[in-house]
Amino acid sequence: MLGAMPLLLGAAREPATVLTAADAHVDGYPTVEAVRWIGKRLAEETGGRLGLRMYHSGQLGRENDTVDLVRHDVIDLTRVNFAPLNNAFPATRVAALPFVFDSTAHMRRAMDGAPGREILQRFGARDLVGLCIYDSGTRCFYNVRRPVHEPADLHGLKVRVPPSDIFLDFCRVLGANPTPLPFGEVYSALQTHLIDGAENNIRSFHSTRQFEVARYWSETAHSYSPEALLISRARLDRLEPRDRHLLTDIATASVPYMRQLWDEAEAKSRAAVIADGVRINAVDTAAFHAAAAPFVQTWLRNPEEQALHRAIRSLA
Ligand code: GTR
Repeated sequence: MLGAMPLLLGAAREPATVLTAADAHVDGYPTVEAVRWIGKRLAEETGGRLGLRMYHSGQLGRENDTVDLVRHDVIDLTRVNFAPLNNAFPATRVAALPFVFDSTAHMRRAMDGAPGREILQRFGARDLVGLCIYDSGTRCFYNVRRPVHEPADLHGLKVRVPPSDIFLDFCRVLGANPTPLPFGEVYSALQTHLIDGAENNIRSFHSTRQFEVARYWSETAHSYSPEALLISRARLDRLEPRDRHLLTDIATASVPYMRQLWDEAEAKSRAAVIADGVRINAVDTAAFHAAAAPFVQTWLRNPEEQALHRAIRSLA
């Protein structure tokens, strides 16, 4: 027995490094699965030396809080939407502004290209490293009261917005009463009539079950506000150089995987909410564009953001 000990010790593996990752979305949501995929690939490529544990469903806190936890090196990674990053990282605003992208293909082209690289690089200003950018579909308005065809139909509605001044301001410009609330509180706020509606992509509308309460979905598609996967600079620097490169490469490789999951999930969610009786209506797109155009100009406040906007538009 004793004789076997050294052998066993000799065979023992180096302790695995487990990266902790946070996501506000439920298990199975495309962002959650894409980050899990990164973990699986890391474990495969390092023979188990590196791994990842995913804390989904907001277990580690609200999106804003998880960004601070990452910045202060308490947790390793977080996947957050650009919207809650808008106030602290002006570059993210440009990609969250209304109608900045013409289509999913345009958004993907821009986020894969120079504009996306620039936005990722700008996270460095606050001790973060942007690893990759994921899809988040198109955000549309939905509410408990009526179909929204034109901005006037939003007048007087209390609409939940994410914690971002541009979302708050845009809702106000459209004539709604914006109410900032954390993502996890929107369902009960709809149920208790604290708010009349909100805006988000159809996958989130479905996965949060908000469609059970808000039965009118209006296809404004006003924002493609994408998702960012962030890690703390300090954490990345503590990894061995080979692991650092591996993680950044695998994160980049997870983008097409995520998009495939996204396309499937979005189509399923759309079908599910329609089958449940949610009323989907087309909108007067020109009227929404007309309201958004001057608004966008007021938010392109400095030459960097103006240049980023031009770069995105040049890829339309
Ligand atoms: C979703 C996004 C979430 C969260 C949410 C919100 O589209 O994926 O991370 O930001 O919107 O509106 O709070």
